[in-house]
Amino acid sequence: MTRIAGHLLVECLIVQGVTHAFGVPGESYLAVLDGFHAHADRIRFITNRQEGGAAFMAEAHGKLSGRPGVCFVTRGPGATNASIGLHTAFQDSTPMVLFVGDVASEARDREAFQEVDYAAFFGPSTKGMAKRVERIDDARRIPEYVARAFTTAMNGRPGPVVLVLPEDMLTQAVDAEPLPRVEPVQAWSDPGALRELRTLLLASERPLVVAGGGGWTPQSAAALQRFAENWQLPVANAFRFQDTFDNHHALYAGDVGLGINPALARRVRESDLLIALGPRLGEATTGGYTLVEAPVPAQKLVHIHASAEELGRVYQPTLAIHATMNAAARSLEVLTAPPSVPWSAWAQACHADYLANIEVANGGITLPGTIDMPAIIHTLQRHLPADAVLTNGAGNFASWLHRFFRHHGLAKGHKTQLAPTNGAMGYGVPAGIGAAIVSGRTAFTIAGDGDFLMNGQELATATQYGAKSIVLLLNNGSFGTIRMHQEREYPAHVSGSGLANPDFCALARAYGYAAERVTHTAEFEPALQRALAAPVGTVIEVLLDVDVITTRGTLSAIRQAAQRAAM
Ligand SMILES: Cc1ncc(C[n+]2csc(CCOP(=O)(O)OP(=O)(O)O)c2C)c(N)n1
Repeated sequence: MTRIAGHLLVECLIVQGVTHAFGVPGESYLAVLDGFHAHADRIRFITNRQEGGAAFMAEAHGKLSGRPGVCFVTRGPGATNASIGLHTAFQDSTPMVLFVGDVASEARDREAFQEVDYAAFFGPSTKGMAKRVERIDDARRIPEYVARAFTTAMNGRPGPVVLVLPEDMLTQAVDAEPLPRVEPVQAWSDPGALRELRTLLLASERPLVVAGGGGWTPQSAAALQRFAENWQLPVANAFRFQDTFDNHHALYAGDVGLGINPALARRVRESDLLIALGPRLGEATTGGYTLVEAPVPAQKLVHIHASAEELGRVYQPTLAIHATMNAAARSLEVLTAPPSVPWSAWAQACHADYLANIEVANGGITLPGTIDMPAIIHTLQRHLPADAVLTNGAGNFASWLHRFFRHHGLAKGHKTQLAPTNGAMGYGVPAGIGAAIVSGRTAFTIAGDGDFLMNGQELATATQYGAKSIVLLLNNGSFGTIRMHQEREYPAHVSGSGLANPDFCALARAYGYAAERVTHTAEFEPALQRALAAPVGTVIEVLLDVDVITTRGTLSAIRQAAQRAAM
């Protein structure tokens, strides 16, 4: 069948199972937009308002589905706007494919209108923004390039791939056919390594599993749970992968990330065998490479990862296992456990530490003002359905959710946390809307006033497509996280971190959202109930005293401590 290349490209996406593509249109890829028009019954092009929002929605779709999220942008200005989503997909190990409409071949290398060198700009590198960057010059090879992009995005450590599409290539007549759907390849550990792991476990007294990273499925999470139960192993989740292991399980130990429970930090230090199952062992998951000492950890370390490049990259593990999560978890669940283990009390204590950290009465937090943030998160927990998707960007506001919210775990069937491990502000709003569009599940976003405005324009996208998200906007009139660091390093010198904000409720209504303003804790529950029942999305603005800056202490306490230290 002969048709233009832009149509063939869309057919290839349909074969790969893509149901939604996010993007901002550009004159550089009109032929692809025409392909979406031709196949509108099988694939939806979602028009975003800024490429940052589009790339975040695609990344969120990749996280939710485990298959590459797809984003389309135009050349220089569009591609550079989208780069934040690629960086997030790279650091979060999320499969994603970014298509960039490019200048026509005849104008290439003249620094034509909006021309950018994508290979130079996006990497590829092992700490870049893309696993692979390729340009399709021959329309007949579109099926090959698309199949390779999807394979690369999913295989090993998942991540983003960029495909560049010269404008003139997209209008060529072509009679090639799509290649079949590709599936990620499983990498299995060798049986010898598993025997060695068993020997290490049998010699251990205080083992701890840290689970997370990309590539998990409900099946692998269920296998992890059976492994933990067979061996009575305490399991912590890695930074912003808090839905990997069920937070309600008696073996759950909490999350290892920024704002870690100090009691869990002690447990990590005291453990004699750390099994890192899937996480990359990056800065946030290792307490800045000090909680777990780099490059040689104090305890025995078993690192299991889908990418050979990550094994031994920073840490010298006692045992490195190169395996994808499905394969690893399925091997571990059949590892024969002894009738009893010597660490039962240790495992129980790990879970008790976790519970003590989330029970408000025991948290020992005295908050200034009229808003009780732990109580608000507990209210949220009572009302949200178990499969609700929770999203956030970057800022201290997220720490309330991270500390007090309990995820039901991927083994129950759903990924419920979408949060950027690279600390990208502006992620939460589009991720929530993207999740609502592709899954129809309840999407709940927590945002700061600074974070919200980085992609608040995507509320227009939600309204355009009849998608509904609920946004809890914590308005403290400040880039509060930066203010906190300032008070620590330069006490009482507030510089560049203050914000004069718009009327967020009026802004939300202008976009077609409902709006609620909460000034006292008791107002939150009825506002949330109205938001859950409303046919459209809602922004619930909570006015928060800037002094309420962390879950463990106030801004004034941080300033006073810094001033005392300087004396
Ligand atoms: C895209 C991006 N720009 C800048 C930063 C640096 N940064 C981290 S947190 C933060 C402030 C967040 O402010 P807000 O959303 O109001 O939340 P708060 O810290 O007050 O809770 C900034 C500027 C970042 N992480 N990401």
